[in-house]
Amino acid sequence: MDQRYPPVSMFGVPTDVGAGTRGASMGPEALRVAGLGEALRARGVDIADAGDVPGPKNPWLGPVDGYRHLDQVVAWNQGVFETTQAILRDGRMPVMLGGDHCLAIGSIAAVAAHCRREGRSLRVLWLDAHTDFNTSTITPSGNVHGMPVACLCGIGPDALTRIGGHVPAIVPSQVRQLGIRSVDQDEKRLVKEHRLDIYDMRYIDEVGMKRAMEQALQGLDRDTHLHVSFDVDILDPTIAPGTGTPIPGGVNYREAQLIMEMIADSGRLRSLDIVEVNPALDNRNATAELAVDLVESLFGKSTLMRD
Ligand code: EXY
Ligand code: MN
Ligand code: MN
Ligand code: MN
Repeated sequence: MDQRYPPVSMFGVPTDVGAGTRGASMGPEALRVAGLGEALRARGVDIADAGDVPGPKNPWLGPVDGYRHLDQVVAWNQGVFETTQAILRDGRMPVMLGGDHCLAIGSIAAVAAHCRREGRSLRVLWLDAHTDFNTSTITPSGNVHGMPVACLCGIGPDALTRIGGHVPAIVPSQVRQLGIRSVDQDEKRLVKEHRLDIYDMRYIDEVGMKRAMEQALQGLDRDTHLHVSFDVDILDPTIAPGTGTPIPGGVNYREAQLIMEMIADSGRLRSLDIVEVNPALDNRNATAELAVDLVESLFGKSTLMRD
């Protein structure tokens, strides 16, 4: 087995309660069908599939007080928190197969609690077209998948900000966001106010992906736990059409590989979310297959020549 990575437990979270388009609930199976487990096993990673977290069905209702499906979002995130915490306690690396991006509240709250217990520093690398920093008063949609970073930073309803027991679960200075190209007007004000460290597509165009990633990964030390939250809508929709909120002008195939290779080279990856794969919108599972290809690089595939 590959000693560079701790043993991995992947688990599915088959829900789209936080999204405005149905279908991300089928993401976990799409990633399994695309061969995620087999691909990592073939790379020598000790990987187990812990199955799916249970949770309520999607009632498909409108927003209430600025949130759609808040009760259901809370229930799913509690399940994600407990599963992630159990995996970390077993000394394994949690890999969450979403599901929509609201589920990162539970996974990252668990990771943050784990790091706090172990006295390790935490860095969150948020790969996304969106900053996901909305609140109930400024959201244009009420969809909680547009709010997880704010909730994790303590801005949101108690039922979500308190999931990990410590409020806030993380602070903005622990977060780096990469690939951003769609931020709502009031959300822009809020991310500036909270000084989020954002590497948007304009910046990547100007300085190049290598330099942007070097900066995003700066300051990691031997004890840093790196959590990667991989929203597949960071990718350009021409290569990843299977997602609910596609935004033109995303990262291309080679840029995406470089992101993953540079994370692999850091040697610090300790937890991962793969979210927003929507098979109902996909072209023959191409987006899940691309995600698997990229996750292989995240686990060192393309860096073999550097060994
Ligand atoms: N900013 C928009 C909203 O809050 O409705 C779109 C959010 C999409 C979130 C996707 C998962 O990254
Ligand atoms: Mn640990
Ligand atoms: Mn997102
Ligand atoms: Mn997104």
